Amino acid sequence: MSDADARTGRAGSNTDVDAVVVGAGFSGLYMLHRLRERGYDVRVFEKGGDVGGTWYWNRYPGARCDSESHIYCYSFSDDIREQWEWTERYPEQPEILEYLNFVADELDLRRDIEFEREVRSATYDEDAGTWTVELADGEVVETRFFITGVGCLSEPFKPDFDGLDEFEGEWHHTSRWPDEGVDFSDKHVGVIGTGSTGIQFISETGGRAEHLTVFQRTPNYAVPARNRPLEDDEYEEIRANYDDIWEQARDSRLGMPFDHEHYSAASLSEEEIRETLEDRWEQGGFRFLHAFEPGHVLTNAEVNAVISEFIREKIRAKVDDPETAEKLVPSDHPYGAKRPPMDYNDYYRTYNRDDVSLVDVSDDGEPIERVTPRGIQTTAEEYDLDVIVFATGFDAMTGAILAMDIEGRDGLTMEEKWADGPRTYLGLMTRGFPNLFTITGPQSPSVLTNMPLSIEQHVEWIEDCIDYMDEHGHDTIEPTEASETQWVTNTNMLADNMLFSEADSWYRGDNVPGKTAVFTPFPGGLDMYRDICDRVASDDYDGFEFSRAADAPVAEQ
Ligand code: NA7
Repeated sequence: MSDADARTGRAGSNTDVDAVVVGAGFSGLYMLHRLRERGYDVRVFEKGGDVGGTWYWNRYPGARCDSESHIYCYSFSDDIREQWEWTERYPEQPEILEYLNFVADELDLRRDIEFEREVRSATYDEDAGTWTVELADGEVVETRFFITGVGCLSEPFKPDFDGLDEFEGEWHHTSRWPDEGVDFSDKHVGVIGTGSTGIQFISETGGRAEHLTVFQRTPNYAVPARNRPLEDDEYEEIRANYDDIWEQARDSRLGMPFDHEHYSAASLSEEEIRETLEDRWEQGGFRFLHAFEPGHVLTNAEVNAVISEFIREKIRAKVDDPETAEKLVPSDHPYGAKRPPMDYNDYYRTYNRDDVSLVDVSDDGEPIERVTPRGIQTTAEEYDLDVIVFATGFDAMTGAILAMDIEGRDGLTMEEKWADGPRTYLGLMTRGFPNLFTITGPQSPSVLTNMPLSIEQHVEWIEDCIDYMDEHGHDTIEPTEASETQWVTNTNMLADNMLFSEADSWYRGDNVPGKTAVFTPFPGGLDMYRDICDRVASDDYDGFEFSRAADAPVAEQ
């Protein structure tokens, strides 16, 4: 019997543990900490060889987080924030990994985490109200709660080009980068993809390879990040104001504590808009998106058009060759309709180098036909390459959840349930899969916000919910059909009123052939979302139903 069983009077659980958590990134580490603090038995299974989640895998050259470092971390522990100091405005992958290792050690989390252990399947037992989790090595674990902390951008997507098996060079996906690194010095390197990852990789690698060829299907709006070292006095000020910083972040749409000069740009002249943008361009990063309330930027097409054109002009001004510049200027989608990337290293000027070239592989250019033993064959030319880098992104939001075979009530699989797009209530649970919580799951704000803050909000909500269940003698929880349908409808409606539908993006699963295109994150903002979740909880988990499992053990008196 775990401490929690004893505390609540719930009879010794008929399971091996109270909770199985999948993943040891930001989500899994914090979930483990919170549940363990409340006396629950938890086992965390992590596919990787150490803690870090996305940041364990995503170790390509130039990998860096676009959220500012002082807010890309946990807010819950004064102790941790007192001891840790970030070195740069935006954290680089090795430093984030070091931070998560530090947290894991500080909180003594490793003793409950099992590395290199992949969860293969999870099957719900209706009578017992429990989950049977099977690992890739065959071990079976019975648990009451099954909690996924598998990340939104962790299941790599690689296009299925013919001929890759015969390629005589080496190839890598950016999110499965070899530990020992890759030596580019005398190599002809080809990179496919110009999303956030490709842009970081290209700026970092341009000039380090014999030649770098970029295969671009869609140009993007990269805004300068303005990265720099953090000075000591600056950090002291951050520490002194941390409580206010977090409060402001929690109260914002993006989970970032940045003020906007004007709430809406609608009443400003074009010149006033441009002045504000100029100032924000200098500030850099997401502060540019915050020039106006980001929701307005993504609902007002006219304002968005001014912002998009402003960035296009900036791009043109940086690229020497006008033909190359035009290829780099996005015109097929409004700014922000795809995840806006950041420019850390003068990305656009990289194309002014003689050892970097750009190939337009869009339908209007020369699409990639296949990989050959020597390189990449487009409809126009064969490019000789020693290394191919796939910066082609992820099967986002649902990919890592569906990579596990999850079977709920009556043999319904998650894959079947989400065949036409995910169906959840609050992005936290899905009907037919009781006691399965998804941290930053589809239809929660997740990737549209500063992730650690969204993760903390989810973890704390789940912890309170489990505690409530035990206080009230409930074995299982799941959403009602009506609340789930309402949530899916609301999420879609909010997205339909924004400019997201004007881009093919991973937000909607457009990047993965065969995936149903539906806008997946909740676009109403973290502030609104938090209020909804708090109200649901304080209304005795309105929209959820609880039940007692048929075979549940009888509580000890
Ligand atoms: P993204 O943003 O999904 O970018 C993937 C890139 O790969 C993008 O430029 C794609 O072009 C390109 N791509 C994908 N498939 C192909 C094929 N078949 N041919 C040519 N080009 C292709 O992934 P990232 O890893 O950059 O970023 C993901 C998120 O991680 C990022 O937004 C941050 O939140 C962190 P497309 O635009 O689809 O035409």
